[in-house]
Amino acid sequence: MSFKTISVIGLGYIGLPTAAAFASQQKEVVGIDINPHAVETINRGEIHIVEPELDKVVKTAVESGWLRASTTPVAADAYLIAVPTPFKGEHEPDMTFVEAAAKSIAPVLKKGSLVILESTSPVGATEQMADWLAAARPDLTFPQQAGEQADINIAYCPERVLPGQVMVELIKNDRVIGGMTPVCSARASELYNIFLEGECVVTNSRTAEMCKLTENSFRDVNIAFANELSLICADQGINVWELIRLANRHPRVNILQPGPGVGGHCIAVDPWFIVAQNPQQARLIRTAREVNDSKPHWVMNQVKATVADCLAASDKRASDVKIACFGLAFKPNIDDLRESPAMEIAHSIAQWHSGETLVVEPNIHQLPPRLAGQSMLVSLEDAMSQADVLVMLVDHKEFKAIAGDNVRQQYIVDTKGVWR
Ligand code: SAJ
Repeated sequence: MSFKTISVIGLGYIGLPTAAAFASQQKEVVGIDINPHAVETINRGEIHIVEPELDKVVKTAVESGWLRASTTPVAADAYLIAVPTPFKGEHEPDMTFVEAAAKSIAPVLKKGSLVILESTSPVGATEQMADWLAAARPDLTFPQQAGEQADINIAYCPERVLPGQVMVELIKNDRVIGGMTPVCSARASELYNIFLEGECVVTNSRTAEMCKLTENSFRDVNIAFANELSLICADQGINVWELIRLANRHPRVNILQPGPGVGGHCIAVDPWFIVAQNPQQARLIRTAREVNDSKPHWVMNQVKATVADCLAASDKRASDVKIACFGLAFKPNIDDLRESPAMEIAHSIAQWHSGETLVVEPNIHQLPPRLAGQSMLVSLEDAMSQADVLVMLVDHKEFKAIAGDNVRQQYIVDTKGVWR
């Protein structure tokens, strides 16, 4: 059966682009979100999140009538659940939103529906979701009961798109398809093939769940290696950027870049899902998280030591020293400040420092409330001319455009190796 109507539950960074991608292939898509502001915005053909190209695709999809948003679930041939899975307590996955989403669509499921979970989830989450659905709809059969003959098909198909490149990666990346049965996988592949240029690679739901967690843990462990090297090199008086450049000349070495820590909503979260389920075995994955999470604190100590050096070499008082922080976003060339180690460090500096803290962030127009009042958003030129101590936190293209030789200050903490 081909899919005529598709419902996407959760219209955030993943759900909205996915809904728009189906709609642009002339499928009737209803996006569901509990946030009325998001729903109203989308129904006006606008977007409530920042992602290049997404505004155009959503506008066209809404204006052509293929996409609409609603706060109440509607019947569809396929449902995709793309709600957040944060962690709670001691880094345990919080499945509350997935549970609520599953229970909200249960009443409108019909024989032949396909339900896909896209949210990053611990191993076994898809089976758990299937149990919630089965408990709510005893009149239908599910794969855990009826296998290939089930009325409802269920699969886990993780999103893997890079924020900032979502509209390209959504279409081009290969897709891992983890059906609860081979029929579930076949139907999920058919669904994604509506817009996918990449390949659908089929497995079971548990492997697909673990695959998503593995990808982000792999990156986290590799960034932790680079961050650990940066600590060792600082201690040994070695330039870590040069070191990594040299080591990467080896044909089988490819070290990532150190930074102020790891931010964003995925890499700093997902590895904990593995640790929570396998605390004894996941020693390296846990340590990597700890290494990356402790980096902002280490940077803060570097800032304190650098300010102390600056004071020792001049007759200034601490309150006369101006510190400039370069970048607040969680990674270069985006405006997303959430879960950003740069924000954390800038905030700590502003709280600690008795003099002025200047902030340069070319991607925003005003400081977030947490920093406003404590520090001042200034232009790159003003920061370069006024500050005594420079703290490089994000390697935005505007900062990289300044050659290190043109930086007159000698008191610099450069977490991204831009000017050193
Ligand atoms: N970072 C470093 N050094 C590096 C690379 C990154 O410190 O060499 C830092 C960044 O500055 C940032 C953090 O890591 O603070 C994460 O950035 P990222 O670009 O590595 O990843 P995200 O969080 O934007 O997106 C990741 C991607 N996963 C992988 O690359 C394995 C993306 O494909 C996933 O879809 C996304 O997580 C997600 O939604 O899970």
